[in-house]
Amino acid sequence: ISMLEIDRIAQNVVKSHLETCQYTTEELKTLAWMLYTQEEIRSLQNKSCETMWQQCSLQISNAIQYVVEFAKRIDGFMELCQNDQIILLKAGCLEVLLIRMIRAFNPLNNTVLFEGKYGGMQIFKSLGCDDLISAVFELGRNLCRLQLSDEEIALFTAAVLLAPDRPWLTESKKVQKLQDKIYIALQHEIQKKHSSEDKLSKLISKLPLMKTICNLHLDKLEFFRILHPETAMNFPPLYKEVFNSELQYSDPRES
Ligand code: 4D8
Repeated sequence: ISMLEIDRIAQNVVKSHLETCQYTTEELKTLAWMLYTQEEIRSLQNKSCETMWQQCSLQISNAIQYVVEFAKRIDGFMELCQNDQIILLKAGCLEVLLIRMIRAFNPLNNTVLFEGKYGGMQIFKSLGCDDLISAVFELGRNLCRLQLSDEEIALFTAAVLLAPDRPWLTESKKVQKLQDKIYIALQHEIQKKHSSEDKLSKLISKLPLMKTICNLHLDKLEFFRILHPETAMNFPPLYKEVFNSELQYSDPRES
């Protein structure tokens, strides 16, 4: 494998990332001054659990659309069979969102961008998912400490998406080959910046916490569905599609 090919891959992935971020890093820096007021925080906290879940699922659904577009623009992704494309997106898109979150996370005051303004963990109180939210903010703080550039974020999210060990992949060898090249490109990018030698291993060491968060989110969603089935039915279609626990098999004997 040539350095030329690694460079070409890096360029494609970084371009795809930059084209599919709602906000530029500059825009996010400006927005960081827009904080929720005490009054707005109280009003978010006083929302019903159902309303807040609805709002969060809408935000996540919007963000997922961009991740899908990101995936489609990565060379090689569209050449995978459709089955594998869906598996990779379903399994990886929340992890990608959590990494993308650091662009919209301010570690100085522990706030995140939500519906146009920055707010701390307390704005999510009415969800009733304090453990999930704490874990998300902990990850935000941890990842921010690594001071990732957009190039590094692009390559790391691509590597997370193209994970060959997702269950039920049919062409995992093909995915492995793509991921290997992306990791080489990422290592190369890290070296270019003369940053700490073990930045890549530090990044990889955050994967278990990300997996924990994904599982916690699925648990919370399952529980919410039982308590408020009619609200959950009206979640955005893309959110439901990505996080519906089972692949839906229709049994022809039943029709
Ligand atoms: O670029 O699309 O504008 C988080 C959501 C980020 C969840 C979004 C969120 C993001 C997860 C809203 C609720 C990460 C950006 C904005 C909305 C990812 C929490 C905060 C995108 C990056 C920051 C900025 C709550 C955007 C974790 C999840 C809980 C549920 C009950 C569903």
